[in-house]
Amino acid sequence: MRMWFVGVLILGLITFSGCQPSDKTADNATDNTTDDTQEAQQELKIAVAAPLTGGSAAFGEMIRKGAELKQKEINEAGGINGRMLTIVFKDDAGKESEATLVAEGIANDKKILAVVGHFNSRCTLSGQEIYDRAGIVEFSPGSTNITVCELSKWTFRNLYHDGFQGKFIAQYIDDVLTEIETVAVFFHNDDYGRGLRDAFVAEAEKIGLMIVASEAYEEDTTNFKAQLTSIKAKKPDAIFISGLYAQAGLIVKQAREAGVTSQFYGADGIDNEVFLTTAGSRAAEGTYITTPFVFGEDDPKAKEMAANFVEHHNVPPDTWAALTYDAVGMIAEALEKTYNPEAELAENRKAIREHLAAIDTPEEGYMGVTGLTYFDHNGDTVNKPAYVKVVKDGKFVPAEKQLLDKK
Ligand code: ABU
Repeated sequence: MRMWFVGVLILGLITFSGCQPSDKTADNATDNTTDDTQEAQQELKIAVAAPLTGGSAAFGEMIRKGAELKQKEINEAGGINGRMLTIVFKDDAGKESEATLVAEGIANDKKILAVVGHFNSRCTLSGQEIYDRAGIVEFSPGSTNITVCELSKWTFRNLYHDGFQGKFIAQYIDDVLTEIETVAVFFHNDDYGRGLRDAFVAEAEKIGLMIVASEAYEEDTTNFKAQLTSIKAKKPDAIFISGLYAQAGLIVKQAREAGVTSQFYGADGIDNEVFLTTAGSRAAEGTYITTPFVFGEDDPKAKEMAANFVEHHNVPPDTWAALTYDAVGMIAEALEKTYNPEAELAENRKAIREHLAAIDTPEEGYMGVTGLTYFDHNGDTVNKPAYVKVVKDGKFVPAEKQLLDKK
């Protein structure tokens, strides 16, 4: 009898304790839901997708730093309507295949409300269809291929495109570097390099600059001697490099070693300090580039951002840090105006798009450190000027002659 009682007691305890996990699980599920809800109410999450590794990693580094500074400032000022801004950084390595995977991950993340990125035009274009399908904004602070914004109503950018940049470079050479009559084009065989080449060549031919050679190179090219030999034989007054800093640095270095004396001109893809260290300051000296932004002495807003950036990161900001800082600021402003904690994810994502699309006049524009940003019907920024820098004493400095009225 006693044994029977003890047996029932043990069985009862086992049965009781056996119920505990499922009851606890149910409680946990409730707790998790509460946590999720609280978290959703306390933080607003966006992604920054950039080349944090690979051949464009120096761009990614500045993009990350620019985004982090803006996030810090927003959160220290109380967040977005009291909610903290969280940024998840996603590395596309500057590769189309990685950008596609990153885009899939972001699109399926139920907490990510918008994307600042990608940087390389080839990556922005690769992710575009996925973001388009998911209904999430893709806001690039760096992609300049002309088609980037035309192809999706979800894609925006806060800098010029290469239709403008290519034309501008041809005109700058014609108007300012008047001794140049013949130009060889050396282009990166990607969406950026080809598109910019096309725009430059079209304008050059229109205004009478003679294109004497056109040579392509691939992302992984490190030895440019064959193409440089062919270009040298044409004796161009200038060589226009339509590509990125990593290859451009090697091109300029190897060209000077091969005795090429032509004037070098590049575009925004070269706007990074690593171009100078790769080429070497002697070889790079005198190289001209165009870029969407320069930190001037006159603008207090840009000066303040630059000082805060140095304080936080111990290095000065560059063009891409500034454009990313502004892009994060615009998304934060969109969240401030539109985020509804009661709404579904899709509605909140869409509201950001609608807010940005409505910024379509100077009066509606967002005044950031890189100037006023507003969009045309494609999501393109068509009002911002191109700046010109030149390498002087081993550093990029603003060129003496700017053509800021060309827009
Ligand atoms: N616009 C700078 C280079 C990045 C890209 O558009 O591919």
